[in-house]
Formats: sequence, structure tokens, C-alpha cells
Amino acid sequence: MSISDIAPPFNARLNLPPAEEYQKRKVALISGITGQDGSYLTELLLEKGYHVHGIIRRSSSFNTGRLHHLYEDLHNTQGRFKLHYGDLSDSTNLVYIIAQVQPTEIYNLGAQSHVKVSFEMAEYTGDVDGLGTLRLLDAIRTCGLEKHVRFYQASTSELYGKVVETPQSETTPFYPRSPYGCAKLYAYWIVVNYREAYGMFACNGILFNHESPRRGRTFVTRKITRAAAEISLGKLDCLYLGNLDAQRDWGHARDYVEGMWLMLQQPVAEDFVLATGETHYVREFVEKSFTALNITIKWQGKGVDEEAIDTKTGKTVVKIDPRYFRPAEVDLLLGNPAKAEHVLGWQRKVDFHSLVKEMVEADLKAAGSLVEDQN
Ligand code: NDP
Ligand code: GDR
Repeated sequence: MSISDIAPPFNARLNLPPAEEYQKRKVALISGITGQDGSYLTELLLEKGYHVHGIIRRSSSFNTGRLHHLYEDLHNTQGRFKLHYGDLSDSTNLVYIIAQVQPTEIYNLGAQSHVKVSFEMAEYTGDVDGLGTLRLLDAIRTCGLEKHVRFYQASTSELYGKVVETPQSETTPFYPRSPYGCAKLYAYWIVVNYREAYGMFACNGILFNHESPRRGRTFVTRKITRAAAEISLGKLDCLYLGNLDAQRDWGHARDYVEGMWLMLQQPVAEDFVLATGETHYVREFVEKSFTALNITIKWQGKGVDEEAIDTKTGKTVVKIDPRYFRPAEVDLLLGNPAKAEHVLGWQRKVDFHSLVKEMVEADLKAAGSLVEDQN
């Protein structure tokens, strides 16, 4: 090992081939690679022959569980998969990683992504989700790669927040309802601004909720499917939830990462909504999950006293805990994916029913085995 392996010189602005030649390589850099979307996107890009580099945070506990199978498969990826320690709050580190990796595509999926948590960690969420996006864009420019790199920003239907119109599309005005939504609003506009100011190929994917068996356990869908599976096996008595009246447009994460990739393959950088065009109450998600486990539930009571009873056993299986209510709520999300369908040729494949079924089955399997799942 030479000294340059330990501390390679920072020569990012030197020796860059012209953009067309540079773009012939397929090198992706993903922030947030350890998250739900990061893991599906990595699979997709490796399948497409990309070299995939990911930014991971140093953690005292294991945080690469969703990528484990890709490590195990290293002989198939022939060294095309590499992880780098980093953080969206650390500009120098981002410049260094980009200079080293020289990516052709950057997917900015890293974020404090929990809406409720953002009310408790508002400044941190603003720093990582808002300014973190700026840091990444400026790191690209610092490396002299603004004409070489295509940039994807994980924007969100939380930008719409308070209902102004439905279905929500690329032209619907924004009205965020949380520190998370406000931070993502800054990120959205800085992406548009850098596209216009510096001619960068930078896109916002305005993605509506997307779920999977790899969804974090504190998001409502996974919380429900996991608890329902455990209740069906007698391992848990009751599931505690917040607002059952919120409506969401839920799709499958695997379908949505394909849309992210498609956005970066277009001749011109634009912003796109990805959604299913269907909306469902949280309450419906609960009912469907229990039904998939052959448990019929009946709702009774009102407001914080509402509960769901298992009609066979008479036991209460769902209760309300006001702790899970948010200081300001997004009541209704329903997206219009027409532009993505028309321009990108994007189509979601998984419907609501199949999504719930897949998540419940995965959680039933995990709850029935002794092995703790990693997601
Ligand atoms: P997850 O919460 O599953 O993953 C978030 C990722 O960001 C994790 O890899 C996490 O690392 C990483 N991260 C958190 N903080 C930092 C930081 N300071 N620096 C670098 N990385 C960080 O989210 P999803 O995969 O569901 O979502 C991906 C992106 O898409 C997010 O930006 C989210 O806000 C956005 N989005 C998600 C939607 C959805 O429905 N899933 C819909 C619309 C937008 P670690 O594992 O160490 O915590
Ligand atoms: P959301 O997802 O806020 O839409 O953000 P989440 O699953 O957290 O909430 C959806 C709706 O369910 C209601 N809810 C509960 N939510 C949670 N987490 N826990 C509960 O116990 C509970 N009970 C009811 C919520 O009030 C809310 O209305 C997700 C994230 O992935 C964001 O990063 C992303 O940008 C948006 O989706 C689109």
C-alpha cells in the first residue's frame, strides 16, 4: 500500500474527460443507501451493470442490514459495489467522496425521513434534508462536475401538505405541514435553482408514499403489518396507533426506484410525480392487514376511544394512543402520475392489495422465525 492509497491527493478539478466521454461510464453514488429505497435502487443499478457507491453513516449498531444480501452476492457484482463513510452534514467529506468516486449519477436519498420525528428534531432535519441537499450540489460544483453528473433529489408528496387540490400533480402549489416538509421544500427549490443557474442536470422526483417489507418499522404501514402478524401468532396483544383518518397514496418501493432511474435517463432534466392515483385511509390499511391474516375486526367507539375488536375472540387488537398524533397533519394525499407515465413510460406494477399482502406475509414469516429481521 502506498501513501496515496491512504490519502489520495485532491485533484478533482484535474484530468476530467469531456462530459460525453465521462458519461459513457455507469457510476452511481447513492446517499441514504442503507434505507428502504437505497437498497432497492442498489439492486436495480447493479442489475443494469452500474458501479454503485453508497454513503453510510458510522453507527455503533449495525445499519447495513438491508444491503446484507448484496454483500453476500459480491462475487456476482465483481467488486462493483462499494460503501464510503460519510454524512450529509459534512461538506468536506462529500467533496472528498465525489472526487474519489467521480460518479455519473448521484441519487440523494439520505434524509431524516420521519415526519413525526421532524417536529422533535426540527433543526437537525432542516440541516440534513434541506442544507444537506445544497451541500451535495455544491460538492459537485467544487469538483468541477456540474456538467458531468446527473442528480436525483428525493422530493416528496409532503410538499403538498395541506390540501389545495386533488389529485396533486407537478403544478399543484406546495403547502408543507412539518419541519420535514419545509426542509424538503428548500431542497426542492435549490435543485430547481441549480438547474437554472448552472445548467446542472438535476431532477426532483416528487414521490408519494411507497412501502415494502423493507420499510422502517416506525412508519405506519410496517408498524401495522408487523403488529398484525405478531397478534395473529399470539406474540402481541394490541397495536397502538394515532390518526386513523389520514389518507395516503401508497405504492411499492421497487416500482418507485425504477422511476428515479428513468428520470436520469431523459434528454432534459425535469421534475416528476410518482404515485398510484389511488388513496386509502390508514384505517383501511389496518383492516386489510388483519384480513390477510384471516382476522376480521370491528371498529367501535369514537376519537381517542376508538378501538378495533377481533370479532372471533372479542379481544381489543387496536387502540388509539394520542402520542402518535402530529402537531399538524397532512390529511389527504392522492397523486396524479400522468406526466411520468407519458414522458418516462413509468407504470407502477404493484397495487394496494398486493402491497399489503406482501408486507403481511413477510412479517408473518419474520415473526414466526427465531431470526430477528434486519429492517
Ligand atoms: P429511510 O428512512 O428508509 O432511509 C433514509 C436514509 O438516509 C438511510 O440510509 C439513513 O441512514 C440516511 N440518512 C439519515 N440521515 C443522514 C445523514 N445525516 N447523512 C447521510 N445519510 C443519512 O427512507 P426511505 O428509503 O423511505 O426514503 C428515501 C428518501 O426518499 C428520503 O429522502 C425520504 O425523505 C424520501 N421519500 C420517501 C418516501 C417514502 O414513502 N418512502 C416518499 C417520498 C420521499 P441510516 O440507515 O444510517 O439511518
Ligand atoms: P408519512 O408516513 O408521514 O406519510 O411520511 P407515516 O407512515 O409515518 O404516516 C402516515 C400517516 O399515518 C398516520 N399514523 C401514524 N403514523 C406513524 N408513523 N405511526 C403511527 O402510529 C400512526 N398512526 C397514524 C400519520 O399521522 C400519517 O398521517 C412518509 C415518509 O416516508 C416521508 O419520508 C415521505 O416523504 C412521505 O411518506 C411521502
